[in-house]
Amino acid sequence: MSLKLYFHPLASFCHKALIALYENGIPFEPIIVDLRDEVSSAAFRAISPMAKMPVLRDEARSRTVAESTIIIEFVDAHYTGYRPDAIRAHGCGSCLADANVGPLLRPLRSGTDAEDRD
Ligand SMILES: N[C@@H](CCC(=O)N[C@@H](CS)C(=O)NCC(=O)O)C(=O)O
Repeated sequence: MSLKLYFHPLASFCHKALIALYENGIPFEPIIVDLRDEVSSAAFRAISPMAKMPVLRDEARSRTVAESTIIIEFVDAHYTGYRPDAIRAHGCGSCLADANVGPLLRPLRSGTDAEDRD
């Protein structure tokens, strides 16, 4: 499989990339990263030294893409057809999601160390 997505299921930035992949029916290999696990964390840092999720690895293009918004644009450009007119017309929809959806998810993550991190 060409695409591998490194993510954590409770990480809201990862949801953006997952939505883009699932909504477009794009096959990918899901790789769950646990930064508290030494082996998982080391394997992820070897792919992406910044260790921020999500990260998309495209083996066919030998590209590693970080940043959820860039991942969505990369997927759109290479796997769903490039539509610069739509991006210009609607602006950066996923940036709006960062600002509006992220805070709504915060109560779901209470009790975790996410509040300290964010
Ligand atoms: N601007 C980045 C933010 C990525 C980000 O902060 N991801 C969080 C999970 S939602 C993360 O990797 N946190 C781990 C850490 O900071 O150590 C994006 O849009 O992908």
